Amino acid sequence: MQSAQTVEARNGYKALSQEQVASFWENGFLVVGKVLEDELIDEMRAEYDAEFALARSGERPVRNLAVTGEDDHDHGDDEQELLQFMQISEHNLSFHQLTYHERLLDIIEDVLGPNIQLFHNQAIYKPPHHGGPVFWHQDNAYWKCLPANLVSCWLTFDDVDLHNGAMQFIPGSHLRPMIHDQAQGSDVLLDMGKLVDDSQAVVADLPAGGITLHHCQTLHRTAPNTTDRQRRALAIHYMTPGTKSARTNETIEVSFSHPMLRMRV
Ligand SMILES: O=C(O)CCC(=O)C(=O)O
Repeated sequence: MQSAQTVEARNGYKALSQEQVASFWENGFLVVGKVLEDELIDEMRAEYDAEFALARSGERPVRNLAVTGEDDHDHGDDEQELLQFMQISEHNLSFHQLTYHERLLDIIEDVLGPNIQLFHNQAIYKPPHHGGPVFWHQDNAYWKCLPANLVSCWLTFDDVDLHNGAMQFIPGSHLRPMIHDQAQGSDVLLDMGKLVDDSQAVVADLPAGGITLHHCQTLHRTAPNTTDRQRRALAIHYMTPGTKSARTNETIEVSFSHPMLRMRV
């Protein structure tokens, strides 16, 4: 098991420019662009496909969050799928290693600071033609963490645009937590759609291997995948040590599921 990296001082090195960091805090998100190397993208695609093949044969804990999905099995062709595989890094070594990817942690350090703990990660798969949407939400409406300063890195292993489920963000929405409605037909998904002005949305087109960052209060969504392309994505959610769950008022301790990914103290 890889342990947290204790890294020497960075000697002024920054992975993001000052303008990018300022833009992240002003808007609540940042479209960083391609970060992963081609060889790694190929490896991750192969591992992703293998994991979801295991999921389809019931050997992985994957659930279908799409509102039309009534169970985890036997989905007809016209039924939407939005497959969520929580903590894929605990099942697969390549995903485990990706959570420790130096460049990703350098980028996260620029916005979150030098001590970085994993909150969790999730692979979210939208198959061609019938990939279901994720409705407008702020992550912390699900998580209820304190302080609300978690940061997510969303990675795609396929080229993404509006039509196969690229991330969409509402600039500046991270400054105010909102009470969320339950999505119609789902006991999992939240939906702020009624209160969001879609014309404000910024669509984050990305090439395979690209990433966006978002704050845990930034309103975001992804559209259905109506294309003949896959949308294989992974979200890694980071926090600073000492973050509490507001549900229990207890600190989320360092553990197998919440390892320290980087420490400088
Ligand atoms: O991958 C998606 O479609 C949505 C991801 C998301 O909502 C998140 O990373 O917070």
